[in-house]
Amino acid sequence: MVKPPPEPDNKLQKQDFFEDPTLPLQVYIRDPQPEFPVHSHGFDELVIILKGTARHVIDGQEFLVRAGDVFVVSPNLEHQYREMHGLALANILFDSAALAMEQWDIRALPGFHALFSLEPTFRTQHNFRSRLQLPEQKLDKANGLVRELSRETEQRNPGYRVMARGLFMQLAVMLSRAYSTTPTEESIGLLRIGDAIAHIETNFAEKITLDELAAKSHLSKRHFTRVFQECIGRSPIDHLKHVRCKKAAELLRGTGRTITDIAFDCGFSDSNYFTRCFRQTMSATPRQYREKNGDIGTIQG
Ligand code: RM4
Ligand code: NI
Repeated sequence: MVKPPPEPDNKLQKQDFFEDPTLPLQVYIRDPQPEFPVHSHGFDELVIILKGTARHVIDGQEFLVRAGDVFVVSPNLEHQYREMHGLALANILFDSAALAMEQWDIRALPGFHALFSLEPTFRTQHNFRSRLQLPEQKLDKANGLVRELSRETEQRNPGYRVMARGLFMQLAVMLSRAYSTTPTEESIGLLRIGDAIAHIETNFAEKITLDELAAKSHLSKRHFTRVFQECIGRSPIDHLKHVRCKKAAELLRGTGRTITDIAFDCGFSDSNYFTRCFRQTMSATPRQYREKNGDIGTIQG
């Protein structure tokens, strides 16, 4: 077996920064942001600049950040703030896998993909011009949600985990919606790609072609496929299959519909092909999956 390369010393680890091991969320409000050495993280960091300005050095590039800027620092990217002038910010550390963000219907929002995966990927190429910039009123709203989230996670009164997740969800939706009203040319480009990604999430039950998705994104098929792969980690067609199988799994678990009906419900036109795709994605046939996980499915088929 090949050993993975050792972790760099300046990589912040989840267990050291998430104060509650039962919650995949952590808020730090830095007011002011003190000097902090160059570092990367083993988790995502959502940053909301609350006050002041600074130079943000990230992935070998430098951008000016100021109050109202919102961006995600993806895992393993090195970053640091320099020349801080009254800089205050909120860091919301989150573990998207543990939060099951893959299942949230926020994925139907183009701005979600733009903010959480496209902008980080295009940041350098776009020279940070596609970042989200909140107008004052929305910054106040976001700040309010962050403070509430921070209070819940500090006080840990019964119900705090649900409240914390709920507040983070609200914040994520609010910011994703706000992204759709950002005016730069670059962010419009990202929203178009986000629209193509969101189209899969909402229309998986229908026939979807690569031509159609590429047209939505205003990119050539080749370019769209490359961008998609980079942001989502799968090709568009593989992702479509993945989404369809995940939805099918939900129906297998929670309903008594027949496997053939579920295949059609989820956009498969042939149930043998469905079985093959499902086995690749879920490592079990639909029948095996239902037997193991179903609530009522085993009774009816
Ligand atoms: C630091 C700085 C970093 C962040 C840590 C958790 O003060 O803001 O970017 O990763 O906090
Ligand atoms: Ni950081």
